[in-house]
Amino acid sequence: MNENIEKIKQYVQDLRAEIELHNYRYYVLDNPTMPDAEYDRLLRELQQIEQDYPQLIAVDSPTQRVGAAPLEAFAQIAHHIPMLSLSNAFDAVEVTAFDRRVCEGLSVDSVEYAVEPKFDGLAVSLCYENGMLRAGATRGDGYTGEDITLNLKTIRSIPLSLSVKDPPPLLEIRGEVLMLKADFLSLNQRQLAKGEKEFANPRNAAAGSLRQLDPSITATRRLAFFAYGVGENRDVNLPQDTHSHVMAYLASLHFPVAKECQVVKGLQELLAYYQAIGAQRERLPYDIDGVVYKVNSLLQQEQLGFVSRAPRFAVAHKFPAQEAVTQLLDIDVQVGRTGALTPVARLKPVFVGGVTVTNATLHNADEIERKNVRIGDTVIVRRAGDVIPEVVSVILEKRPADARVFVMPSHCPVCGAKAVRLPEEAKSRCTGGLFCPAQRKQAILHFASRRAMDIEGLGDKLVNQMVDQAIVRTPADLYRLGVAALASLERMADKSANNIWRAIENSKQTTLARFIYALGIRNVGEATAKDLAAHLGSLDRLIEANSERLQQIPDIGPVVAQSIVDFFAERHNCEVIEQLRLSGVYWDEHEGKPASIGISVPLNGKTFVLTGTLPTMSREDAKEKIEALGGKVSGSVSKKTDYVVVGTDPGSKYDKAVSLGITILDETGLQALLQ
Ligand code: 5U1
Repeated sequence: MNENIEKIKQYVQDLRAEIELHNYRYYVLDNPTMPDAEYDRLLRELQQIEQDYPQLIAVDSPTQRVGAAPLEAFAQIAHHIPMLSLSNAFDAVEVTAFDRRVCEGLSVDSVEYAVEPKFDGLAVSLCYENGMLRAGATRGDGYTGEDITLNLKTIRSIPLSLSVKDPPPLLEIRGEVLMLKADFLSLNQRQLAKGEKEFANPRNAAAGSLRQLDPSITATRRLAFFAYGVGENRDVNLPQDTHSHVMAYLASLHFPVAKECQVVKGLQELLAYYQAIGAQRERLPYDIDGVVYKVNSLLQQEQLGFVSRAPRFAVAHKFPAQEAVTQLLDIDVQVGRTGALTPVARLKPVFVGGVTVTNATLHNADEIERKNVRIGDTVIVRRAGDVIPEVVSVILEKRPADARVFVMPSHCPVCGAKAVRLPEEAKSRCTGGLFCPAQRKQAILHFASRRAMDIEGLGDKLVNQMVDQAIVRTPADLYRLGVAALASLERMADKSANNIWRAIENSKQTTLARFIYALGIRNVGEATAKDLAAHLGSLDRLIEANSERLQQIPDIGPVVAQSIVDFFAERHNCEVIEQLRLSGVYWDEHEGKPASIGISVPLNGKTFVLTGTLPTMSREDAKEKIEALGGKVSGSVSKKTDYVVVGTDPGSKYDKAVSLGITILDETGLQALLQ
């Protein structure tokens, strides 16, 4: 019997090790090697054995991550080494001052720094005694935090025990708990489906999940953890020389460590790292609010010491805030190129994400209702990267008594035509078509835009005047304008009028793909326009194509095909096209014909990535030339990339290309290839 239980004990240990290894591969390395169903089977098997042999249950068993009973309240945990905060630097001047203070403090000219992203999550401490996770706490006030051990145990990337032969008597890991952007989106979808309140951002979602008294709720929330340092410890194996070695040691103990951690030297490299991470920010799987610079040498860290509650050896270089609180003054309705009506919040100006924002999109009427937005509310506005600012949520506690409900208009606010909302669409649309001045303005702006006919200098102020004064009704009218008509517009000097006239003239020579895109056919973006040009080779063939013929083109489905057929069925559209051709707009009809009819596509199947500024070619230019020869231009470097074209100030794409051994070209190399 004893022998039997020993065997089962060994089997249980192996099972646990296998499950935890899978957790590590899945949640830390992002490289699972076991199907989910197999993982579930192993976990169920372990649960069954532990149920049959309760004497074998161990605190570090993967079954113990979930299922703990709810707490009445969180207990307090003291941090024997305080969990300090970091000083902030908001611009390069403040970083320069930080670096100068460090250099002066150490009497050196230049310092080596460990640099890492600053996670927008919640700082926690994990205490391992003899290799077992005994306690986990929030940062609290830095000296005392809340005991959230049971909740932290539900996070699969946090080891429940250290898989080392001689575990240290004490090792306290510090880091940040956060929610990945993708998990945040699916959590909000689930909240919505359950009719529960959505979270405003991943940080709030992580905080709300971590501070649950019932760990079974935390367990459903998919949180992540990243280690960034060590607190109290008695660990003979802990590196004593540099922070980067400490991080490598933590990674070897299976703690998640950010892939973006690096070691750099001197001020310029700090600032370059800030730029590089800033450029990647939107693509990172988690929210960050800056980067952290730490003096890498632990001896130098000790020499520098602390000032009040922050270390002198580290600083957080913050990105401009992406969210801000302001007042929603009114809601206007904007009419888009295809007649879509978009409610837009007019805001009390607020500085967010590095710019002053006065308008933010509210998307559509359903969104306004879902977010419970009223005119007069205090709202949280978010501006991420180049994305249009949006109203994220309302601070209900600040709602004034006279806040007004917004009602989507039943008629177009610009032309007065009826607004309709099709059952399958989120937006209402103006039915005025090109008789609606708003749609006309947007259509002309789109026609003139850089990726379409590329009429430099023809912006919204000019187009507004042209349409309002009825000197331009369709894109074809642009080519009838003389310098005198242009010069008659408000704030238009002779020289500017001349420049615009020349830009309009120059735009006459174009490509078929640009022309198709410029027409503004619904559902036909730049890529589809290129496909149509490449496969059909002439505008007349496009005009004549029926839905079946169009659907023979890869990536063109019934909806896009129908939009194209509908567009050319409209007599007015064909008349405008005819007028454009008569005005002298032309393109090479041979250009873009498919390989099957004999045009050479020497770069067929080759993928290029462009990074940095090229000396003479614009990015658009390079892209167009590569695509004209059959190549593809992608936004990110992967093993499938064939060439990376590098200009000055390249981003991290260059480093990635080097590390993957991809052929690097400068502009001369690219030109040679194109020839
Ligand atoms: N990434 C990172 N965040 N963070 C926060 N590293 C880091 N280090 C910290 C803090 C408070 O403190 C140490 C420098 C002590």
